[in-house]
Amino acid sequence: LDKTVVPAGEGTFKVSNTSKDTVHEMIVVPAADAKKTALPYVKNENRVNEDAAGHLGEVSELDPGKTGSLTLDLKPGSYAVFCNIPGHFMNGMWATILVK
Ligand SMILES: [Cu+2]
Repeated sequence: LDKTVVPAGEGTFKVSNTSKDTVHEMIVVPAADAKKTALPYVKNENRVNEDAAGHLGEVSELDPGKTGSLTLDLKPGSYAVFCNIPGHFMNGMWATILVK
């Protein structure tokens, strides 16, 4: 993320997959605790349970080199931003953002 603190209200995530060979995506959920263990995980699928995590929106399955955007109206609080291609979250493809 190029910003980790943003003002409340409508904002747009501009997402680009800079990989040459791997599909990625970006999902936004509320995060009461900004730790990856705080998100519900489906072990046998090796991914976060998006619905249980409170999925707010996503740019899904971007092919390498592609871009996308997601506009959300966010209330003040912490949010987690992550990739939910199997294995990517646990490999560290997540970040937190503070809206205030
Ligand atoms: Cu990924």
